[in-house]
Amino acid sequence: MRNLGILVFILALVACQPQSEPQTQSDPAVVKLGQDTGGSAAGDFGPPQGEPVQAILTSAPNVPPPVNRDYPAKVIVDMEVRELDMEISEGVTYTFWTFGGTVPGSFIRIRQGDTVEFHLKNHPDSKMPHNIDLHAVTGPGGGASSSFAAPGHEAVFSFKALNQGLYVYHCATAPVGMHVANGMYGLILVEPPEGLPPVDKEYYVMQGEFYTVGKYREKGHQPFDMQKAIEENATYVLFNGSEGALVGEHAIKASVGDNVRLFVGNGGPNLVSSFHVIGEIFDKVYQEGGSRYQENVQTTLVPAGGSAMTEFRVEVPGTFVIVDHSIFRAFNKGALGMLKVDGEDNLPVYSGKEVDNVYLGDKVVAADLAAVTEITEARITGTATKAQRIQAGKVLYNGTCSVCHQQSGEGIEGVFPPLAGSDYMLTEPTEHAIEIVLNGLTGPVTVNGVTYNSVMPPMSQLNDDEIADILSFVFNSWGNDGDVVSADQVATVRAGTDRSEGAAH
Ligand code: HEC
Ligand SMILES: [Cu+2]
Repeated sequence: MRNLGILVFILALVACQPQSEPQTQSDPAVVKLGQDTGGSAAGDFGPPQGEPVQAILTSAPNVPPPVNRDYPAKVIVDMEVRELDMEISEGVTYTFWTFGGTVPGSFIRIRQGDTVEFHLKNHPDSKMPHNIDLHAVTGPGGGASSSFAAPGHEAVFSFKALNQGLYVYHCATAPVGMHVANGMYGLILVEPPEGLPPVDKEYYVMQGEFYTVGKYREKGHQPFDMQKAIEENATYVLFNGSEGALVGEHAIKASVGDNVRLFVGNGGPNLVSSFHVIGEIFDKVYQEGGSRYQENVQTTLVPAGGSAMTEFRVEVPGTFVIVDHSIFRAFNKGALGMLKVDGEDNLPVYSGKEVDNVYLGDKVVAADLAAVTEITEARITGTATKAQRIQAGKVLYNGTCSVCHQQSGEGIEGVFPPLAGSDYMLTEPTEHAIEIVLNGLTGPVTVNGVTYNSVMPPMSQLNDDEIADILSFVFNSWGNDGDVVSADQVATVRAGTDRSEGAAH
């Protein structure tokens, strides 16, 4: 009873407090991001004014410029669906279904209150019908049924953007999962009436996973695997539709002192992203693409069919690795990108090494990537030379073996045996070294007179070409005698080795 009395007292007090002025909610000019935006009820700013505006569309990682308009307009969006064979990984192609020719689809940027006239064209070369469901639409299906377009056809519909925020769009033609899995998603930003606070750099990063018949990095053209998709057993988890999209020369860039804003989306179709930038802290995250922000965030969840806006100031130069922190996806499925920051060192803030090899895996530097690209092309045309294979093997060795055996091949005395001049390795047949890489090694081994009794984990996730190249590099470096290992040799050893179901490849 006494508690009830206190409650009544508090309620009475609250009732006497001046309420926040309701007129700020209906006056668009006063609605501020991070305050109560009034939702869709406050988002209709009346009929479109002025001449219709053609939307500027960009492909990732680029973002259209701010809308910079203080009245609601009619905005025309022209989007063409293309079904295209493109690279998903080095030497691996996939038939992507795209909004605007890229994965993710073109970025659309409008202002709250705008009326969008959406033209969805399906290219005559397409084999499938497609449509679009924009999460920014208020209306059944988000536009899906009104935008249905058979190959060679165009559909037009319009909607008013009542809510501000960062929204996913995607194809919703049956089988929906397959259309999304093939890359049919993108982002539409509905700016608040006064625009977003200005920053120095804005980028578009969107995650999505792919399900292929062949295993990760298996060369050639890879078809979609429906069963793997149903089981949510992704072969690739990628930013911006391919393994190399944000790596090396394609890394996004900033300079020390810049404020960087990332528009992050997740197309799914299945997985939730644990979005993280290694070595940075998000000063602000507009969770789920909404209008409020959290501060000082390390990792933010981006749901399938959802988004986030992250903002941070870069204080230190170097390479910042962008990952899905569900970390096997980063190192074994491709969910790895890079932000390269140039500028003066800031030693009081960070005195360490430029970048940790561990975090770059086999994507160390652009020059190395070029070697891998070269060998991949040469292999397809059947012209791979010994020198090219050794060069590619070096890149892979540095990303895979050097953490233990060291870049010098010297190992670490008493802990990791040397590969440079290893009498153990060099006196055994080549097949033995292949077996060690595929199956790992445990128990006592004596290398150059020193006994090691430790554990080397199996590396069977590497494909036949990769193991062949790594060992070719190892056998031709540090004074070792020059055997070249072939992918066929690796395949033979792999086929002759019993391994548990889960490690089947
Ligand atoms: C996590 C650390 C680690 C990684 C990564 C690693 N190894 Fe090893 N490796 C070891 C250890 C430890 C041993 C010794 C195992 C034992 O004591 O039985 C070993 C042994 C070997 C041996 C036989 C011993 C010798 O020195 O000749 C070879 C060959 C070898 N590794 C090659 C490789 C290659 C090639 C790679 C990359 C594909 C690799 N290792 C990656 C830890 C590692
Ligand atoms: Cu589609």
